Amino acid sequence: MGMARAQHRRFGRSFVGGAAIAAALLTGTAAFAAGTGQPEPWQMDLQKPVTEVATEIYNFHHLLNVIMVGIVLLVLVLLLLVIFRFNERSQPNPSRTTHNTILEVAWTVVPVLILVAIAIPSFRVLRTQLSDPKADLMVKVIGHAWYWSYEYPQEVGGFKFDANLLEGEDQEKSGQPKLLATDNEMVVPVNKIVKIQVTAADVMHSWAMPSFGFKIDAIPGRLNQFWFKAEREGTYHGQCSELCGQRHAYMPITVRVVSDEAFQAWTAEAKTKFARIDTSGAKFASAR
Ligand SMILES: [Cu+2]
Repeated sequence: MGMARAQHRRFGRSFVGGAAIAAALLTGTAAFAAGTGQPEPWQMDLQKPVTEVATEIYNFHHLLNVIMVGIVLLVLVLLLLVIFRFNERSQPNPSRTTHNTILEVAWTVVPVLILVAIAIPSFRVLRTQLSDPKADLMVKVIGHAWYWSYEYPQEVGGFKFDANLLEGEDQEKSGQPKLLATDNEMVVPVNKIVKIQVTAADVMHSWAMPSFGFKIDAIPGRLNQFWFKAEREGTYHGQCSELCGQRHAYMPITVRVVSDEAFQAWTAEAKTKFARIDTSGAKFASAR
């Protein structure tokens, strides 16, 4: 009996140690909070979300982490209990108990409840993603080997441009991060529903923007569509996320989210600076 108590104390210490590690992990996520729009050295967390979809994904991810740590700790406790309290030395005559209705119902019902608790926010994210709100601005995004091009509709001027990787001196002067900055940026107004129609001209690419919480495949001959509403002004970086060939790593994505006035000014300038889209052919699929 005395021995069992000593074992129990030892087990108790392991449990406290495990809980401390879990607590450190959980607070660690907050301590290593990432920058906005681009990764940071020693980043532990996801990039800061700037859209509703990204925020919901972010919160869901953290909820899952908490549930996961709880389950891991419970299993650890049970394992240690078996190892230290129910080994051959401390229990020479093992119990022959089988079947316990309450226990069996509990270990069926509790996992079901956990899955339901996970399903609710999971379906909420799905609902937000698929809500397909009415677009304020529609931009066509085309993946090329190896750069992105953007086409803006007639309502804002009807122009198109390419966005290539900023390299060498140009990148240094821009103050933008290496391998993530582009010479031309996709510019969108803040707090407006922006829909992108994504396709590719040659091979498959994927337009991915971590702080907006989505990536969408760019497939030749197909038009994929997604929406976002950036809630904070700033410059956000993403990358092609479909292994598309030799220079896959060198076709980054830069989106600048600006105020309404700044967006008007940008389109006015872009109209004269970039190539016009001819109005004869329908370049945009009809959008709601
Ligand atoms: Cu690509």
